[in-house]
Amino acid sequence: MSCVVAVVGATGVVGREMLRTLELRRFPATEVRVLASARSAGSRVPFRGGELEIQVARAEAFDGVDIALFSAGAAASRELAPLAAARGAVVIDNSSAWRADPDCPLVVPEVNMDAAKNRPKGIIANPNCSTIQMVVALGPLHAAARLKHVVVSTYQAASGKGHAAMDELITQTRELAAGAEPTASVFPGSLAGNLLMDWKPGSLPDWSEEELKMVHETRKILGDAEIGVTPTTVRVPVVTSHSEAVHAQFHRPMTAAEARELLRNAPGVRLFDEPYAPGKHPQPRAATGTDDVFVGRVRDDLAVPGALNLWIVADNLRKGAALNAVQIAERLVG
Ligand code: 11C
Repeated sequence: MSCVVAVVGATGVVGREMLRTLELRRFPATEVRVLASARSAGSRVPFRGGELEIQVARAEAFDGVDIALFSAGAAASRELAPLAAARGAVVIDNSSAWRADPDCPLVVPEVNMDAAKNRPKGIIANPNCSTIQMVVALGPLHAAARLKHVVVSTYQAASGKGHAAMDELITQTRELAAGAEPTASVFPGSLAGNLLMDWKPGSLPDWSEEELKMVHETRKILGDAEIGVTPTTVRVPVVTSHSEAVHAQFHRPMTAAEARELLRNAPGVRLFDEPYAPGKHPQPRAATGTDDVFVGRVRDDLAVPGALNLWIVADNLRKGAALNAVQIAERLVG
């Protein structure tokens, strides 16, 4: 059976990861089209041992496409996703453009794949990376004891901001090591040797857009508008893989022992189950290039009975973006 896949934004860091993921997982595509802005047309990207030539992402490029994986930014998605859907493609969109739309399901396959069935606009939204890894870990705990309140601090890698940000972190690190003041054009200052809060302001005073995404997306994916989410999002000098310190309270008390039992068999989770010891915890360098959400440091809270603390790490480009989108596509064609 024919299955034509388009990757929109194929030159970006997530677009390339989508191609790698399709290839690695032997996605049954009979044709893969790589689309991007006119600026990149004619350039080539590697795929299945050869190269694919970038075509301009415009309406006609979606003729005959079954699945369109978008990672070209919210403005391009707003313009092009409805055009792709009107031509019969199912759009899986990695931008923030459609996530809050009640007619677009927001899907993490391990948690709420059923939601993808109801897609009146033909568009399925892929959540933000920091939300995806958190709900993969919290989903099974929510199903067992219903989450009441989540306090999360993130430690987000530079690659969440794209190629140029990764390069800038490496340059800044070299400058710092050479005793120079790091130069910044992508980040609002030095990320090397430093921490930054570099997201746009959100729609509420004093909150960043990234923080508010975590609030709204968590509620939508877990299907519970009453979950309290209190995020602080932080950019750290790590190239790839986001980490998160999570404090979770439930409607019925949950113990760390019960949570570990639930997480041991949870889809997409790799549980770090050893007792605490220095260095024996999920780390971004180990998570990078892997599919799993690493969960460790599962602890009973010391002050709030029945609450837990967890440390969650995942490759933000893979499970946080490309892999999640490809897993949705796999289930649609599977
Ligand atoms: C970051 N989480 O690390 C962002 C990148 O809404 O998909 C992804 C933004 C999004 O900066």
